[in-house]
Amino acid sequence: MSDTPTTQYDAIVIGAGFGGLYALLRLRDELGLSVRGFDGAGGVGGTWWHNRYPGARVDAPSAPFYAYTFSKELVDEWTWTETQSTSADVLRYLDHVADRFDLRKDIEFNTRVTDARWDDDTQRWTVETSRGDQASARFLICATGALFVANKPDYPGIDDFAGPMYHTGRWPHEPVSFEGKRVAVIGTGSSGVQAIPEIAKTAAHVTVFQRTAQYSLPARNRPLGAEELQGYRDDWENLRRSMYHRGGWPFATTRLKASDHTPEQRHARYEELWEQGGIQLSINSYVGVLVDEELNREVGDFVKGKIRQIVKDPETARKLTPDYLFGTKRLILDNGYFETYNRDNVTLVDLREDPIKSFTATSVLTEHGEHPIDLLVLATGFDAVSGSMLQIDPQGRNGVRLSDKWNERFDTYLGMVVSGFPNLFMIHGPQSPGVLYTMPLGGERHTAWIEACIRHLDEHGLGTIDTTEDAEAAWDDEVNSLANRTLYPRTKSWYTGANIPGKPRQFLAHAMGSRYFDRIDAIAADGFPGFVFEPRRTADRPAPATV
Ligand code: NA7
Repeated sequence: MSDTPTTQYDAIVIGAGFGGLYALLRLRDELGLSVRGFDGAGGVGGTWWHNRYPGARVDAPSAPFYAYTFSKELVDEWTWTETQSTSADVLRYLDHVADRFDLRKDIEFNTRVTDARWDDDTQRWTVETSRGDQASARFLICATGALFVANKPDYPGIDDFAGPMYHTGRWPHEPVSFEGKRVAVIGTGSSGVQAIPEIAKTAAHVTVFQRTAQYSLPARNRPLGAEELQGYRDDWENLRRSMYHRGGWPFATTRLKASDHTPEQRHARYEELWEQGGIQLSINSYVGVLVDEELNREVGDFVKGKIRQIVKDPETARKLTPDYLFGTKRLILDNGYFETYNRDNVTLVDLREDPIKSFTATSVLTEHGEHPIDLLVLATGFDAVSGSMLQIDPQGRNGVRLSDKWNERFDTYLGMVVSGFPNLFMIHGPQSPGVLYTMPLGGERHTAWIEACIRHLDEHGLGTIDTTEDAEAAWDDEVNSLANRTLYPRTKSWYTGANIPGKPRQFLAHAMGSRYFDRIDAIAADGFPGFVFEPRRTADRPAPATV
């Protein structure tokens, strides 16, 4: 750490996305702490600040539920216009939130936290920023984002490509024109599947390089009418309660078992839910789609049949047909993805049959050919969930770095704390529900827990909260046993770390969102079993920050 003077706060919040903004608000306005936020971006938004590629939308039927729930006034005053919000809509919303709750004045934008170090003597974290400044605080809240560190493939010669190259997760803020261009898109996860139909509308040609064929369901995005939105507002308290108990969304899930229906009835039901669109086929067909392999294969076969129906060229349809268990990679919602392959200006390259060998200044070279291009889009995803924490790589007790601790496994307790890293809280950390839950609501619930924890410390004259390796091991068992009841771990995906070469393989999320939040609330109510506390060594809070 440098000799630069250190500004003192009660809490530092890293990240100004949904999670970080809410943590800043609560800790400042409810607990009365002096709080400083930092974000490397030029404004609020977190993931949404960076993911502004064409077609970027929330990958769920979002409006008005992919939003904060804590303020009924906010619900009443914000008008969502489509059922599946665009990235731009979400950003506008978060800008409004930042203004309405006067959050900007406490955030340093364009400022990355580059290092963070715990000091046992002072019971404080000191962080260093990309501007060379230092700040110190009792509490370090890491709302660093589950989908933040872009994964760039290391194909030979990729940097020799002379044309523009954009990663969907780091999209430029200036408009990108595809007009008349030959575009290569590598990657067919949510980002690629959302971007490809949009790019194809104006590009001269789009060549899609696909490593894994994906299941994608029609989003059936539509305008959200004023009356429908008002209906949600009028019923808000009920809906909010349902969100708490139904995996983060207020939608009822089915209680029907596959055995309740004949194969013909089941097929008719799949058709109906496909027409409804969104995640209906997954959550509302029959109980246990992600648990019961036979049922899963039946639903998967139904979607494969749809792909064959939509895509006119049988060879392209074959390449687009997934070969893994339905929904065990992130389920994608699209707006005309498979239909796009019926256009004359779109070609699919299956990388399993024709792998990329290298790049030249003007083309992609695959085993079987050369693909001249003017522009390259990398829709290759993220070092998800753990990557953003490891980029900061905080140093805890005895100088141990998080990267040492997480060398082989991403151990946490409750997905929020890591032993040896006192007073550090993660929002959406590994082994919390994170991306398997509604992220804004999950952030609210994590923050409520952190708030309760800080109150507990202050009420009992405690200076630190830490956990133990035993508690982490028990948590690991709990998270794994839940995951192993599902089909998720059977598939290589970013949920299991398999998308990043060399990353430890581990199911990174707690598979039962609502149950998870009930569990952590009970732990707080029970006086925080599994945690260890130390008395506060400094009598008073530091003087309020001067900047
Ligand atoms: P994803 O879902 O991780 O998708 C990345 C895609 O890129 C996926 O098709 C990958 O294939 C492919 N990929 C990754 N690395 C390579 C290399 N080296 N070569 C070829 N293809 C590659 O990321 P997204 O940004 O689409 O979505 C992330 C989440 O954001 C999404 O789930 C939503 O929650 C929002 P693979 O399947 O690994 O074989």
